[in-house]
Amino acid sequence: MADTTLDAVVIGAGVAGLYELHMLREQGLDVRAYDAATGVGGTWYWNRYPGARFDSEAYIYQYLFDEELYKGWSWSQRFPGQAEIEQWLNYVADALDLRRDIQLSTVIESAVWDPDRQRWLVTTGDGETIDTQFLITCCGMLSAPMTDLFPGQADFAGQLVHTSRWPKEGIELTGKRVGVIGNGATGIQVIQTIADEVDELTVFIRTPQYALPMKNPSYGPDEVAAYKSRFDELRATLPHTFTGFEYDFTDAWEDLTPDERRAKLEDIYDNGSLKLWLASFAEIFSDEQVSEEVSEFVREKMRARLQDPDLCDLLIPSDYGFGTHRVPLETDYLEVYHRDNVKAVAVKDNPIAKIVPEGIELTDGTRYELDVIIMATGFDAGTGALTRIDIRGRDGHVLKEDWGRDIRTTMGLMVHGYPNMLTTAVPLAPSAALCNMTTCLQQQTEWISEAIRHMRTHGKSVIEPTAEGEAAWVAHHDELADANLISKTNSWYVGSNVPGKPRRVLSYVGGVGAYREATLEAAAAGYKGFALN
Ligand code: NA7
Repeated sequence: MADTTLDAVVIGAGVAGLYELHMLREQGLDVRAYDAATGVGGTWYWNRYPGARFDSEAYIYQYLFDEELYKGWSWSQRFPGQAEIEQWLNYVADALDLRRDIQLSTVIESAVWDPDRQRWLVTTGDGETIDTQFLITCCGMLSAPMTDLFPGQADFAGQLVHTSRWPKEGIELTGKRVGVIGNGATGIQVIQTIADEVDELTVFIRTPQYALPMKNPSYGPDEVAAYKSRFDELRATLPHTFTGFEYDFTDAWEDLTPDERRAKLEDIYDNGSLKLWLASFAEIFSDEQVSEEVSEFVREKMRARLQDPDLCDLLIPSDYGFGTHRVPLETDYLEVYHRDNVKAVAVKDNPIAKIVPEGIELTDGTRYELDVIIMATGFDAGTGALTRIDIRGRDGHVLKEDWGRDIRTTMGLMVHGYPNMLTTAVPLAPSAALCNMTTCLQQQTEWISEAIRHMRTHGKSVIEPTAEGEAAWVAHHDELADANLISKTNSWYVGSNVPGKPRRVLSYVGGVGAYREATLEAAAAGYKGFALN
């Protein structure tokens, strides 16, 4: 007999988990959300490193199911920082009265399908057992940090921290010699924020990034009223664009003259957002030549800012195309390297060999003495959050083993072999690559809620994707993914940052609107590709 019996367990109390909990409770399910954190917010709880902020516009990184909820919160900036975002998710939890059904500080250790009872037995880190019909994972795409990467980490005499485990009380950086490993979207935010606070900053760079300047105006009452007045328009458009943002690709590259292309790129660059990536020319993802021309446009902008040829060599990408992995927005990031207290160290050909008590040692023996090491080294994206839980489905399926061989899902909503496990933010659905995360998470959570409603009204108790249904989705996904230049560039987008991870473009690249249509069509056709019993 389990300690607790529920209709549904939601793992995670971030953007997806909060909304899923709300919807299932509204349906009358006995549901509870569990989260390892001490507060709600998911990614916006964990990522409290210096400089953490949105690079989706705040007014679109939003729930759109409730006008009052949307209009009850006012943003202070176009791209606000982590503290404000965490406060917003706390506002959501309170406004929807969710806290009474959220159990914090609770790690989910295992979930085992009982074939006789057709239910999941979930066990927490404290040994609590929960018997539940549905297991709904809202664990986030980027929540399993890559922390243990170098020999000797435990012996470091100073403080070593992964960005997503930044302590609430902060870390004293003033007067310190600080090393940052990693210059992805996270590393860039950290570097540009702490450069003038620390005594010495050493940045270890393996792969340079295309940098796009962010324009981040403050919002007063007029700006807030203006974006709130667009609620109906945003609700009507965001779910249907290619990326879940308010803008979309409009012009074909070949329809414009070189001057017109340049004018368009300049105009969009000036917007100071991810528009250059997500709404300039769709051909940057399919046509090597267009990719190269747009990449060169961005390189030119970077060269003009950096000037110093050595820095240009170190900091400007040359061997992959703009937008084929995550494009970061930055604020004076490149200019940081002009400071006397900042040094960039190339570690592509001379990798970090180990951490020693004094600091970081490269393969050639060069040592950098440090007081603090910040690992902005990313995540085991999409799969890591679930493979770190011992999930056992029917007939001997173990998720860690299944995904260790081949990462497959049905529309990112379920996995064959795991009945009644419904997933969000896992591979083969739109997510952080080419998607405004809240748009895609709303689609997925709403689909799950409707699937459960359908089952309850039709007297069904178990849902599972068929092997054929899953194979068809994987084939469709791969066809689009393999034609996309993203598939050729190493990054978490293809899992290449995790040793041994099977390579597959993790996010669905067919477009947020098209994905939504496909999932709704499957549901309308009586859950085509799924078996309901
Ligand atoms: P990313 O984008 O995965 O970046 C991780 C960074 O860490 C990247 O620069 C890596 O270089 C670097 N890294 C990882 N391992 C090493 C080693 N061993 N040596 C040197 N450098 C290393 O993670 P972020 O947290 O920045 O961003 C994740 C997402 O969060 C982002 O896409 C947004 O959606 C929000 P590499 O490129 O692998 O050479």
